Amino acid sequence: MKIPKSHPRYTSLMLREKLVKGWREGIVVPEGLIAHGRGEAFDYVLGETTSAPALVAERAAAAFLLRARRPVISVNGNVAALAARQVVRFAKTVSAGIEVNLFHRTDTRMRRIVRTLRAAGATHVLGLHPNARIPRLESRRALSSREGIFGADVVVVPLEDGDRTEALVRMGKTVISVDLNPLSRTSQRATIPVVDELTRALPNMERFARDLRSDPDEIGRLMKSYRKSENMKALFAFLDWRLRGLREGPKVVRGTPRRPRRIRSPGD
Ligand code: PTJ
Repeated sequence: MKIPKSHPRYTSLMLREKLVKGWREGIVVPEGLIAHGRGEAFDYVLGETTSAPALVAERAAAAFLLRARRPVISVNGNVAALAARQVVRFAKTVSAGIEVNLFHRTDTRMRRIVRTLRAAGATHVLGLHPNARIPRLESRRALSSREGIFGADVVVVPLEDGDRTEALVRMGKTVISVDLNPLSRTSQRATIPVVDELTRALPNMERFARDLRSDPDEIGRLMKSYRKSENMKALFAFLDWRLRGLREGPKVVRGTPRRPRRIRSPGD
């Protein structure tokens, strides 16, 4: 469907179109469409912008990735459909490997997603020939590559389920999640949870990585100073502020109605 650029919900509708196209092409599973709807609901509450605490997490994530010995970005169906080019650019910037890892794993989907990433510019994509299993994980997500996720020290897991995040943390890895739901087990368990929309988070992290590349002192400082608990507290304070703004409506100051900062309300 052609969506006019002037549509107030253009960005959101385009993401949906990408996912539906991905589903038609056999890249996205129907469950992926449901997962996206859940993400959208949280994004409404967040105001469909990157919050200040998310920026802090994204900058810390960039620092950890730049310092990693073997960083890897994990890609599933939704991620490939929404952000294949962004993943490839980001991976190049932080010298990370890319591995396809699917919850609903089939050989055909694996091949299609690898093809999508190659078409987006990736030269080497892992995942088709797993040679290891993530311990204590029953699902097919356990299948992994020694030269990729299994042997990595830092792993980026966008739109992940909590089980694998937990299992990767148990293996001693630094796990960077990207998940709009701050209550998900993934966000709760990850070492650095990035609570932001994927297609905003990836270019933000890439920009931070480019800026930080030439500043090893700042990388070290960020790695030392990042505190997950403080960052999540700040995120929940931001959510609280958003909800209070929605509950109280526009403020009136000295008899003059003050134009409120634009806060999107449900149904906008
Ligand atoms: O391609 P597969 O087979 O590996 O399956 C992928 C899905 C996404 C279906 C699978 O990983 C899954 O079921 O994920 P969950 O457990 O539903 O978790 C997805 C999380 O991502 C949810 O907490 C959503 O809020 C969040 N989410 C959805 N869309 C976005 C998002 N977070 C950031 N950006 C998004 N665009």
